Amino acid sequence: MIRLHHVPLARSFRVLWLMEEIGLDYEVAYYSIRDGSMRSPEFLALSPAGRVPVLEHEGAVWFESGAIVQMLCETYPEAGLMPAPGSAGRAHWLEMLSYAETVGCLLENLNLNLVFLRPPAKPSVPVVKLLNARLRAALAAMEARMAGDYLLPSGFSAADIMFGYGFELARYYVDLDAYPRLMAYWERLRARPAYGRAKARDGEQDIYARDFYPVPEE
Ligand SMILES: N[C@@H](CCC(=O)N[C@@H](CS)C(=O)NCC(=O)O)C(=O)O
Repeated sequence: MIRLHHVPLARSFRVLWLMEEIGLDYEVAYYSIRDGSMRSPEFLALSPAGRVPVLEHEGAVWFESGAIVQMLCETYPEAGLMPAPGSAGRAHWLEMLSYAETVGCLLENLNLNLVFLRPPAKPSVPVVKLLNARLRAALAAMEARMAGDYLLPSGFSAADIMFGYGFELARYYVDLDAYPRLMAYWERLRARPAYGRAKARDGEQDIYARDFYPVPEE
C-alpha cells in the first residue's frame, strides 16, 4: 500500500509527480494548510513538524520531500530517475535535490510573509525584499548554468522534479521571463505526460488567492 499525504500545490506535489513518472499505484490523502487538519494527533504521529509530504510506503512512513524522492528513486532504480550511487553525476544529483529545497525555503518564507500572515500582523518589507532578491539570485545562478535540456547532462531525473516544482511556484513572486533558459526548460517539464497526470490528481489549491505578490511598499 502506498499513500501520499498531500496538500494541493505544496511540496508533496514533487512526490505525486515522481510516483507518476515511476508508474506506481497509490492513494492520496488530501489536507489543507488552513483548516487545522495538519495539527491533528494522527497527522503529527506521521509528520513530526506537521508538514507534507508524508509517504506511507509498504508499511514504512517517510517524511521530507528530498528524502522521499531519493528513497523512491533507490527503491525503483529501474525507473532511471537518478545516477546510480558512486557513478558520475551522483554528487550533482544530490546537490540539486538539496538546492531545490534552498529555493523551497525561500518560497516558504515569502509565503509566510505575503500569503499566510493575518492582519493586524504585517509582513516585514526589508525581509521580503531580501527573500525576493535571494530567490532571484538562486534562479539566476541556475539560468547561467543551464547548458542542456535538463539539470543533469545525462537527461531527465528526479532532480528536475524537485527543482521544477519550485520554479513553477516562483512565478507568484518573480517575473520568470527574466530566465529564458529556465522557461524553456520548464516548458519541457510540464509537457511530460507524468506531470499532466500528477496535475490531474493535485487537487484545488487554497494557498494563493492572487496570481502575483509584489514586494510591498515601505
Ligand atoms: N523540508 C520539508 C518542508 C515541508 C513543508 O514545509 N511543507 C509545507 C507545504 S509546502 C507544509 O506542510 N506546511 C505546513 C505548515 O507549515 O504548517 C520538505 O521538503 O518536505
